[in-house]
Amino acid sequence: MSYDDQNIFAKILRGEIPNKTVYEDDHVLAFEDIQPQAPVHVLVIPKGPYKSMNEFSAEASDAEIVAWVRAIGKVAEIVEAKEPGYRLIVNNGEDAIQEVPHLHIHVLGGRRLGRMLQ
Ligand code: D5M
Repeated sequence: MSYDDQNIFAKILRGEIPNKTVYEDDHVLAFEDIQPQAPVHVLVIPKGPYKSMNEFSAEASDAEIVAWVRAIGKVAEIVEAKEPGYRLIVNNGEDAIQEVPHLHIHVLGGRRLGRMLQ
């Protein structure tokens, strides 16, 4: 499926919209979520034009995939500096109510999180 380069994260990646960057490298940007659901709420996105996990897992290079996973680990370390433990969430596609059509993983922490699996 085609990538919409007018989505909000594409605009962030082009520098058209400001963000609070937590981590960045050649392949990945991590920034604070604008509507935090926990004391620490960071989104980790690949810089490439991947709408969802489907495209990313099929089309991204090994280097992009490794960079994304390692960046999630680095952000998790930052989150855990505050409180032990964190939650990772990917809302993927329509039924998961993915709002922004650019792959992103939520890293949530900074407090004890309730049980969640719906
Ligand atoms: O989550 C999309 C997430 O993106 C949601 O938690 C709000 C966040 N968001 C939306 N716009 C911005 C900007 N401009 N900066 C930072 N965070 C933003 P989803 O999993 O697609 O439902």
